[in-house]
Amino acid sequence: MPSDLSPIDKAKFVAAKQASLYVEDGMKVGLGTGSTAAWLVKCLGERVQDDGLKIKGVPTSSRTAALAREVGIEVMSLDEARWLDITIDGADEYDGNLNLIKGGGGALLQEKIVATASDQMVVIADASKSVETLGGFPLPLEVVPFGWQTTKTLIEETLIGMDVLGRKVSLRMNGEAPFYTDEGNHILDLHLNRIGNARQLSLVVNQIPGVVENGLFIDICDIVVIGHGDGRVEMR
Ligand code: ABF
Repeated sequence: MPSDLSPIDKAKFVAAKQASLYVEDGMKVGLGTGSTAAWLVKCLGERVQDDGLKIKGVPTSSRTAALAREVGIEVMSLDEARWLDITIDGADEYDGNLNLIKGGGGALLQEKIVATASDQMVVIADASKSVETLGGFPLPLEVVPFGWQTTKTLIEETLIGMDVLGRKVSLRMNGEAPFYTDEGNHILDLHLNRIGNARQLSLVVNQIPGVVENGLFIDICDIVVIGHGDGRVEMR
């Protein structure tokens, strides 16, 4: 374990280290985005360099692709892989049913595609990501740039109609400019406070014209590997 890690970084590291052990020779591995997933990529890179682990990585974002190459992991596209043995990725929230909010890193669309095209999806997270009910973290939606302000209004009207608490919808910014995803889309963040029925909300928001995908991962995650600041790891 790297020295002088803060408790939160130690939690992320130990979760990533544990999950990296699930990866076996010959696997095609979906590589997540975010700081916890970055630890995973580094742990796998060490096994590639030190133990001769033979894997092919499918990154869920351009920044993960760059890190994977940097640590010596052979990178391939999802279409070259066709299907994956395992995807290991972070999350912003997970609940007792292992449903997730993801997308804080702005890569939810590729993350959801890669996770769904995998035999197994493993989430790595520090214990602070555990929630009773999803929604405290703003729910990211990927929307096309065309007519995004109208899409924003449609979303607000839909949330009011569904009586979903919070209702504030904001355009994610990158400094002074709107944030763009790898696909050139915008991210709208839904500040809902609490999502009573995540499955229903996930289905409804994706019907709104202009919405490409949302950050609710329902029935996709198989295992959550939880890291604690004291170095403990638990699985759920
Ligand atoms: C990515 O990493 C995103 O889906 C998720 O929002 C984010 C979590 O970041 P971190 O691991 O840095 O908390 O998986």
